[in-house]
Amino acid sequence: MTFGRGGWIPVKVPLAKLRRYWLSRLSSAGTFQALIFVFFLLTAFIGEHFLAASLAAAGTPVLSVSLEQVVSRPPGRFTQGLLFFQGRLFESTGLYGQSQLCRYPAPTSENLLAAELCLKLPENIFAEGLAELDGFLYLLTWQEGTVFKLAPQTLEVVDTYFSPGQGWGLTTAEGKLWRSDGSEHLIPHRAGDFAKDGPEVLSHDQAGPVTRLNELEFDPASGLILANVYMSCRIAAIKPKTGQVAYYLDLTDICSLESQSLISTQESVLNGLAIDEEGRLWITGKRWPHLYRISYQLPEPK
Ligand SMILES: [Ca+2]
Repeated sequence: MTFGRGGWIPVKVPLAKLRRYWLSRLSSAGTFQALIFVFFLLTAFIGEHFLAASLAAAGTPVLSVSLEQVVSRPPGRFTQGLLFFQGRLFESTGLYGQSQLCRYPAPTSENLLAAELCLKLPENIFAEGLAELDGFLYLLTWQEGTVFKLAPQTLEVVDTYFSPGQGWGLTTAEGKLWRSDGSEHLIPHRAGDFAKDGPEVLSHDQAGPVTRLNELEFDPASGLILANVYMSCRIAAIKPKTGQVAYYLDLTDICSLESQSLISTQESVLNGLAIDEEGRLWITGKRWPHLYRISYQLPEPK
């Protein structure tokens, strides 16, 4: 099987093979586009590896990832929240007039199956992060101050709360809902009324604050909150008690591949983290036409 529209790479796909695939597509688009592509790859490679070296020099481990599975999905979705719950994949998507919450069968083959159910949100709502607590979904909005509580079976809104401040990412850890707002802050909220529930945690590494935290996912295996860092190809793994970044995941290669998508724009950034019931990590990005299942080796404890 091959990778691409309708294609699937079953397991342990070498990134070099994916590069060859994208290069073969570009060759048909002409030499000029191919040169632009090579320039972009070199720029991304140098920039991200310089960044990785800086982070490593600052004492924060930067881990490479292995690609385990690629699943095609409907293109153009502006992913803001990604979540597995009760064997289903839930995704919230943003933009005014286009925001949705959709429920899909869990991805098991080469293509994500059609959504079982979608809720279209009002035109004045920009949907953001999504999490589950006590059997209900909680959906953030960007600047509207509105938080929706929904039934996962019907996607029916069962309650609405007001929460000041911006909503970016949301996840559940240690019985609380943790919200990011685009800064280095992780803000705990309680179920029921979404009131603040304890002190905020400030994300940082040895070089200082780690800002622009976006989509979140609590990893029960490590006890860390994984966070997309907006406009980067990094995932920060954050200790929820202290805010310290234990390590970064480097997604440079996958970002570079997705940037060649025909619908890629400057907004097509890494965003979307979900851990399935088997503890496997899935990622995607805004407008990305694929979901990726990835793995990585945890650093040795010091
Ligand atoms: Ca998530």
